[in-house]
Amino acid sequence: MKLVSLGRALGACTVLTAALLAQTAIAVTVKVQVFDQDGHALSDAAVYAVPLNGKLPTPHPGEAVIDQVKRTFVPLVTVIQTGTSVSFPNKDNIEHDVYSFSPAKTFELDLYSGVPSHPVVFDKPGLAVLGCNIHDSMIAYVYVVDSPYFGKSDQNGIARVENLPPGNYEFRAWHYQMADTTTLPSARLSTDADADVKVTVQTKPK
Ligand SMILES: [Cu+2]
Repeated sequence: MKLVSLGRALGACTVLTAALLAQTAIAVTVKVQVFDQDGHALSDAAVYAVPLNGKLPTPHPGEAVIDQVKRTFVPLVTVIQTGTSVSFPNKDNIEHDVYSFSPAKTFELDLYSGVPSHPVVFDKPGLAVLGCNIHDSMIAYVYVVDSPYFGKSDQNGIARVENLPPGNYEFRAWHYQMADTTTLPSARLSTDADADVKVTVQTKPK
């Protein structure tokens, strides 16, 4: 009896492993490198991929955290999928009052210490600029995208967009220092294997 159930368990395990392997095998990672007009790598750029056939998988929005540390939002830029819940733990020993007036998400967390009882759900795509009513220098950006395929560029300007099914995509980039956000710079790519793409962003004159 024991042997039989062990055999069944192993069988189920093998099927699961095979399914996982199959998924891994068909998923593609695209490294998108973001530059400014002078060819310098740009960190903190939001990058996302839009399938050209318009078909996005059923969303499974997750959770994100934006801390307040030494009167600074950490991180400065957060990229999330529409529907994601964001919590705003205050790690300082003074109170903060976090708000956004942006149309993509308007909210205010009245003066608080510690962790607010409810996260904020970002339910529309677009940019939300966050501030603190007490400390004017505090600023953060939440960039919300419908696509589950997104990333944020690191110090080398590289954003990894992972778990892409092979197909045709437009990769778009947004940066908080962009001069004009009416049309995002983009690159198209048809891929069935890991690939690299470059995108140039026009930043505001410094
Ligand atoms: Cu504050």
